[in-house]
Amino acid sequence: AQQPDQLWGQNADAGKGEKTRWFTEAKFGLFLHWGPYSHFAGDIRGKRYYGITEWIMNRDKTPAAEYAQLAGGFNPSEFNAEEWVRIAKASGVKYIVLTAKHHDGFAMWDSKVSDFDIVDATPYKKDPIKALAAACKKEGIKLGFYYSQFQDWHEPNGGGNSWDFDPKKKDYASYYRGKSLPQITELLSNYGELGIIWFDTPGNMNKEESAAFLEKVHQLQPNCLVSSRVGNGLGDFKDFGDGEVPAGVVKGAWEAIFTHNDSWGYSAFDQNFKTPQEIIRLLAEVASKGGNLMMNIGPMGNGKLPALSEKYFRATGDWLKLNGEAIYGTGFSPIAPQPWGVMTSKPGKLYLHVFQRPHNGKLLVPDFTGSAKKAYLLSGKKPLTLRQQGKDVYVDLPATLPDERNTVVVLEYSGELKEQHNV
Ligand code: H79
Repeated sequence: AQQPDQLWGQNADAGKGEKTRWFTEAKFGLFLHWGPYSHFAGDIRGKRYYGITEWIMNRDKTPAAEYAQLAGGFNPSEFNAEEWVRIAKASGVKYIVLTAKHHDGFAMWDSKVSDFDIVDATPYKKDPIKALAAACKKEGIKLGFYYSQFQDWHEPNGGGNSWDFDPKKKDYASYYRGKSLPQITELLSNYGELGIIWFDTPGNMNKEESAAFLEKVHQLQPNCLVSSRVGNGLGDFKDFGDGEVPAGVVKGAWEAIFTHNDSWGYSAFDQNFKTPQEIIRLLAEVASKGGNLMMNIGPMGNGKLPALSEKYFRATGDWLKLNGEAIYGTGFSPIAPQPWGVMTSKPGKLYLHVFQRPHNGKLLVPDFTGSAKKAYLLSGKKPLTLRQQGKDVYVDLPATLPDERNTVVVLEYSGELKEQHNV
């Protein structure tokens, strides 16, 4: 069902949406899950775990001390921040969110709060976050950090680890005070202007505790956005469930998060990567509902991106180079999805994302309360014949679609399109 009353991202600036504007216009982001689990790649202590490899410590119930020792094998010596950002740019993403600390408690920077970090606990000894922040700044890509604020399987008082540490004896408040809030402070103080702090799984946190994290971020960087998974209904934008798209249009600032294969962290056993067609169509569908798609890649332990992730993301970027006008800065579709595809909008323009050519070649746009002026293929601007009968608009498509994955037709109109989601 639709959730038209859901409004996110309006709380920070009294309904004007200025603070979230870059985010709602961005439409496409890159999520990166990278840590010691990338090195394990689904295989720890001789046992294999398929899927969700960033959870390997939890699934294996690896003792924290042993996991810390094994994490010492993580050495991303082939990591090149500029290369990652070049690939991100070529893929058409406008922001990157990197796991600074996932539930395993390992910090991907030189933290002064804990030695369980990439500089102090691995042979790599460098701070990849610093390099990534510099490369993003240079290339004009917004950078955000994922930070697991409640779960920390390395710490006796952190959430989630019940195999080493008795949950009944945990003092969560001392964990927030002693590690997670101070680490958030480090991230917001030492890496320049950040676009997002992406909290996840608030667990036992109460409203005041979630609010303390939100306020810490806003106090240190007032323009930095906070994900709704800070918990308790707070946050600057809304995230749906992992791999979830809302059923209909949702207003305000929001994101659908997906991973490229079936694991967030790198898996040596998973090559089930979404094709460019799947990514391009998902991006259009999410934009047609008013949101962003943040798609994840799990870089390898050596610091390289999986070859197929790079290839399929670059192909998506090639499509965006020709069709970006129909994605970036667009709003949701006032007209419901059709058998042939979905729509996105800008003032006076409706973008028809055609996934499936009707057999008679006539594209029907129903419920059209405006006055249709002209239609053309977005890429190449080839004019198309247009006919309007009352609220039905028909566009004659070419005999074959120039891009069978998603051919965008621009429909220019005057007047108003009323929101009509008669699904
Ligand atoms: O970072 C990614 C996930 O690791 C994180 N959110 C995205 C962005 C996430 N945290 N918690 N969850 C997802 C829910 C995970 C539940 C499960 Fe499991 C983990 C189901 C299977 C593995 C816990 C462990 C329940 C069964 C085994």
